[in-house]
Amino acid sequence: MEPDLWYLYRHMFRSRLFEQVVQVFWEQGLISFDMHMGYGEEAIAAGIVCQMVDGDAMALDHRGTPPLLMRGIEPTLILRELMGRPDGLCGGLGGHMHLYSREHLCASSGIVGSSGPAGAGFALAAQYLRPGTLAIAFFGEGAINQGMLLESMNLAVAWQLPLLFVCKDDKWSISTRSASVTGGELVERARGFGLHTVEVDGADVEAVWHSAGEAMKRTRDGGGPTFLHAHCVHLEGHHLGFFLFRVGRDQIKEMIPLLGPLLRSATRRKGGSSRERIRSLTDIATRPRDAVKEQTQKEKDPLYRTRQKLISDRDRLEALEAEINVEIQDVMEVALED
Ligand SMILES: Cc1ncc(C[n+]2csc(CCOP(=O)(O)OP(=O)(O)O)c2C)c(N)n1
Repeated sequence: MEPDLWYLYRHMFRSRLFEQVVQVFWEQGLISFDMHMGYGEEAIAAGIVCQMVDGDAMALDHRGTPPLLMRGIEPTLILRELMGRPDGLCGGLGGHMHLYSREHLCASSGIVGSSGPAGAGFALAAQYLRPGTLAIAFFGEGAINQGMLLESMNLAVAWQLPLLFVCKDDKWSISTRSASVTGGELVERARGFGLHTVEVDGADVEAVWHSAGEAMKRTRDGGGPTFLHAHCVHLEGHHLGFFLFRVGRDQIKEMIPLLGPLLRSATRRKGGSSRERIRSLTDIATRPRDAVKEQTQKEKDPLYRTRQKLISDRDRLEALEAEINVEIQDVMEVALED
């Protein structure tokens, strides 16, 4: 069977537009604190969430907006929640990282790695209460060294839980290159626990749909848990206004206030060797630029990739985008009403 690319694009585009409104609100100060976006993860979310059925559950990380939206949660409720309003999804108490919907069986958390145990709990409930349903646990590769996530992988295999672990790998944990703190290959680690594993290009929504679909079928049929390793980028970096991206995009402006402290620390008598200092300074000078370059490549943007495949039917594409535009404008206006 082949996926309906138009349907998947509709979900991805809707999520992108919705998050653009979130970005505008954040820039206007209507949403406070760090705002982690799902920009760049839309194909992973769409390829998986669009195959969920009633009774399936999902445990999310700090980038939960796209999956929640795609699962059918009212966008106005999400937007109001992000604004901290009492008429939001969780009464304004969840912010953007701790969202919950009993009706949709989904919960997010900002505690890195906690979607593992939460997903295992959902899967255990599914095994007992709703045979044939499953749970999905979404997390970034930065969570892969968290004990609780590894423990839940172990239990998922030992108890043959209907659980799909989805590792969204953008190679960065805030400003740390994940490879610099992680040994070995992730799929090999997962295989070590006895998990079935799949690796996929997370910008290719059709590939995600196929890989996830097979894994979900296998899990529903009692074949046990799967580890799906999906590669992606974060087009706006770790969160909106991310320091590394600000520096990478405008090195001169952002670095000027830092030159004094950097110079002072580089010339201090006590401290590391000159070699180490030069290495650190080179790293400070190159890391922001590299991060922006790696994360903003057009070919790694799932929206761009999917749009390219649909562009031959320009009229249909533009009509679809216009329709969603109207919907999201409306959501924005309703969310702002008293
Ligand atoms: C247990 C815990 N430790 C540290 C943090 C701080 N923190 C927030 S996001 C993040 C990086 C997570 O990286 P990754 O899991 O790859 O997700 P990404 O943000 O790249 O999507 C960290 C360390 C946290 N929220 N929870």
